[in-house]
Amino acid sequence: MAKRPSVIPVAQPCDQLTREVVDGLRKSPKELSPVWFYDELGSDLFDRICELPEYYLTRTELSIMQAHAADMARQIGPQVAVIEFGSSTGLKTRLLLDQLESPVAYVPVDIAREQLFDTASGLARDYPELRVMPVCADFTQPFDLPKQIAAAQQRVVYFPGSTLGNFTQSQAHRLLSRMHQIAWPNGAVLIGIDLKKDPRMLELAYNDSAGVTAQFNLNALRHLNREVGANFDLHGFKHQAVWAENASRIEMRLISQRDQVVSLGGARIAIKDGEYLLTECCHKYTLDGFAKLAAESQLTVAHVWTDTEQKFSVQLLRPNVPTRS
Ligand code: AVI
Repeated sequence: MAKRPSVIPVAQPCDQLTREVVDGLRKSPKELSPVWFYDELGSDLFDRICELPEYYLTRTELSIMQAHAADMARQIGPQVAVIEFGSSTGLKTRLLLDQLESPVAYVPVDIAREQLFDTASGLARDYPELRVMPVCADFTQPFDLPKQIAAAQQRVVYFPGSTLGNFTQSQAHRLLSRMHQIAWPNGAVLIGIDLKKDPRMLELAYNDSAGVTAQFNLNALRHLNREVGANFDLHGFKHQAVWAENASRIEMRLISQRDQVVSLGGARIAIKDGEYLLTECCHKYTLDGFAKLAAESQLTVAHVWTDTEQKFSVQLLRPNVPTRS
């Protein structure tokens, strides 16, 4: 199974969730959180996206791991605890674990309990020497590491999949700062980052010819109808992914096909013909741009591995001495 990004919020009271959705729909442009992609159907659709010919990200990152995991492991060093933000039964984590010298622990952190424990039991079975210690938490918020690894060992944060790209600059900065805290003083962060490239290739990756990304995008509305009692008409919206050069990101949009009014939680939201809901941002970085972002969180890029066409990168970051801010 592909890595599903773990951005589903901690269980919140339904009225709070509804309020957040209504607030997003009152913005201009209207926004929905990408957490709404990921119900059971959405997770299956995301797995299918990862296999699509146009969606080069997963395949390319995997090829980088296959070619360079041994070098990554050498640079990371022996006896580390790997803390993965999100969890996956995916090949990428296994490629890394296979190469690391005597890793002492694997700590997947994920709010999606079922997936977390599936991952943990699969890895515990296949890596009997490894202490597998799942943490059920939202990794975008502060969380406690198991006591056994919090103090003593060298800690490596693993965050593959270019999921960082789905966060705004300030959210990404906060997340990288949290990684810095975990890796400090002698650990590291190993992170997958998609790179800026020809917009045509980017737009194709998010507007696939089989229409799977369109189903994935529209599924957010189906999920909202079920969870917060909204009444979105799925036929009233069309998927479109657009490259926004000024923000260096792909914007996943749902474009209203007519003037319509949607009701949820007692609110009525008018949506004009042609108006769009922004459902996700997928930021793409240059190597320099990402190095700057990392530096703002006191992380220095120690090594970058890419494919030959420089489509995608896996980067090893080392923590600088923290400064007071
Ligand atoms: C999870 N994340 C890295 C994907 C991306 O490419 O930003 C989510 C996605 N959205 C549409 N296709 C894939």
